[in-house]
Amino acid sequence: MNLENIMSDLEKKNPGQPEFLQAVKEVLETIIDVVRENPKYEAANIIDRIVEPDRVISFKVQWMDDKGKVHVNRGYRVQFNNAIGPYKGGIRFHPSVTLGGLKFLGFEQTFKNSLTTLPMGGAKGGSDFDPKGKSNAEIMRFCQAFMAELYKYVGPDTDIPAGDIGVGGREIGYMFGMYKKLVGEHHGVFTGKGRNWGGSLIRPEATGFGNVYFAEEMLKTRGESMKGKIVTVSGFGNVSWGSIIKANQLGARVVTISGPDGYVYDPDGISGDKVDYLLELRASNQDIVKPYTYEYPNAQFFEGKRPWEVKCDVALPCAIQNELNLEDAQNLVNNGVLCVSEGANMPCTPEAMELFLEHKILYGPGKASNAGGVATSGLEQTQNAMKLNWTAEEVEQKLHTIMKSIHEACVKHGKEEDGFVNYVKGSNIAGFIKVADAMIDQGVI
Ligand code: NDP
Ligand code: 2IT
Repeated sequence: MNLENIMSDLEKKNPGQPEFLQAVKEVLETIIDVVRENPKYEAANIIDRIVEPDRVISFKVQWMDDKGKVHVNRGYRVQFNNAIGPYKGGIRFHPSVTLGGLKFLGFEQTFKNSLTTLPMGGAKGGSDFDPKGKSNAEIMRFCQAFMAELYKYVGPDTDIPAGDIGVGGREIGYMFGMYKKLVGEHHGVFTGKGRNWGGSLIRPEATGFGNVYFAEEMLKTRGESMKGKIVTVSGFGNVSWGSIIKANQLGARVVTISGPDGYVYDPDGISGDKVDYLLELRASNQDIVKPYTYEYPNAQFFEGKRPWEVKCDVALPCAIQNELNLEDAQNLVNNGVLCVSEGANMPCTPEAMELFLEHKILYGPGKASNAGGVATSGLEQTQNAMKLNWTAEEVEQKLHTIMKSIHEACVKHGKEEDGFVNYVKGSNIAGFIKVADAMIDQGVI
């Protein structure tokens, strides 16, 4: 079993899909020893089987804008692996969406969902539709057109989509509404639903809350906590928002947020009314964080820059894949960062990740640290199946327990001889074993 040969075969099979190959390589590098030590995996050819999605659905989405112009976008659903439960994963609307990008996200989701302790398989979907600047009516028509095709492939025991970049509560509402109209059933086919129609309390906050809980667990291994820490955050979407709220609750000071065009540094800390103001900016469909500096003049906007040049104790990349490169990682290390916990999926490049591991930084990879979002989606599914609603306290307590068990699983499989916990290795091995064993149990099908 030679990793280079496996990767070169995969490159031939998946041309033009660099993010997918990046995600697969990271996982295979860390699980290869487990596969070598356990002949059952090789006998069942698990590696070749686990890197191939079960199914890729690709479809045309036609919709009309407010001026009557007709547009065509591509829609996808990658149903990656359902060995441990029905397919589960978000939907992304962003102009950068490609099939390769969604394959990377579906692959990651399979291992992430395995870590949550809940029975969920892995999937991802989306479209290259750009929601920016679109009216509410345009968003609704697009969501309906997208669902007019996707409804055939999803269901509460088949495949349960949720939100991701560009897809929040509003979009889930429009997609769910169309599904309900077409199928004639009101059930838990989506998660991230509105509170009055089957949604779980705490789901909007869950990814960010879970990310900060995971960071807190990592810090505890060094006798530290979030209290008093300076925190840098990237993005200001759903995950950044939840992370900022929880970091503040645990006594940290968050000093940055960012957008694709630059970052804001607020030395006084971003909390309370400032967070509410940011939500207003987002709701007004603005694509920049700069206006924050007009409202809070102590804050500064750094155009074209990323927040990783700011000195901090804890860094939370919460925007998009490969948003933190080697130079950024070097800046963080030079400035004495203690902990990096990924709210986004694969925000650190492989070189950045290597540098963090080399310097023994507490580094939480997304499939572990941001798993609180999908875990709480799992809790929403449970509530839907039981036809009852848990209180916010109940859901948050369950989320907290899940994040602690994910952390424990990472320590169990990732602790090295010198005591350093390699969370990349730990999360990949823990996620892999459960899925691979289930595939073996279920035979070659
Ligand atoms: P949102 O659409 O709510 O927010 C995305 C944020 O990232 C926006 O503030 C956006 O700015 C910003 N952004 C986009 N591209 C860049 C860039 N190149 N540089 C800097 N900022 C950028 O998405 P989510 O918060 O839901 O998702 C963020 C990340 O977290 C993604 O990687 C997603 O896969 C992951 N994730 C999400 C979960 C969830 O439950 N939602 C669960 C687990 C992971 P602007 O709006 O100005 O474009
Ligand atoms: O990347 C992710 O884990 C998500 N976008 C959430 C998926 C979900 O099904 O809640």
